Amino acid sequence: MVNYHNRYYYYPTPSYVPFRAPSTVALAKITGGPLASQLQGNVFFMENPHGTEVFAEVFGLPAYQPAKDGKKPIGPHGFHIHENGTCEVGDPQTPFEAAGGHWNPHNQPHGNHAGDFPALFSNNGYARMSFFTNKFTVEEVIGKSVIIHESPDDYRTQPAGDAGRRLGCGIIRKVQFQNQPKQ
Ligand SMILES: [Cu+2]
Repeated sequence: MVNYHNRYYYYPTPSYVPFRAPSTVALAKITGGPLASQLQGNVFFMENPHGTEVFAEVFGLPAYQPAKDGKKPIGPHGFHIHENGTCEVGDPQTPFEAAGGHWNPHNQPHGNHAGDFPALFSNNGYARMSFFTNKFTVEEVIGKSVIIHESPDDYRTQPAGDAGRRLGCGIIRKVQFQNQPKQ
């Protein structure tokens, strides 16, 4: 029985109700760098009442490898919004450094950065995930980048969660619908 007087009843809004009058939607098309050239994916950002629904679908992640010999595990994959809207590869040993650090508009410790996401779990290379966050609106993240890392985020190590090298990157761009007046 739903308690309609509970303020939490109103959100998160049901995730996959098709939006009739399109609200703001943005998309980061993820492309793998030199450490994971087969990687690709889409990360959608959909404006919801009180926050943003994020839906990610990623193909071509590397196989899971446990930590050994002092090396970090490969997967689950740290996943964040980074502050610069560029996916320039740069040094192929440490790709996508040009995307900068985590997007952190409110000067929070890592673990509570606006751009901190849940880790991506790979299922033989495929990951799909949806989550809700009230830390930003879709408009606020347009022009920033999304990065997928090689290793898990511990949500504790400052400033980036020890998530390791950067496998893939995508710039967050507004999705323009055909029947939507140009903005
Ligand atoms: Cu990151």
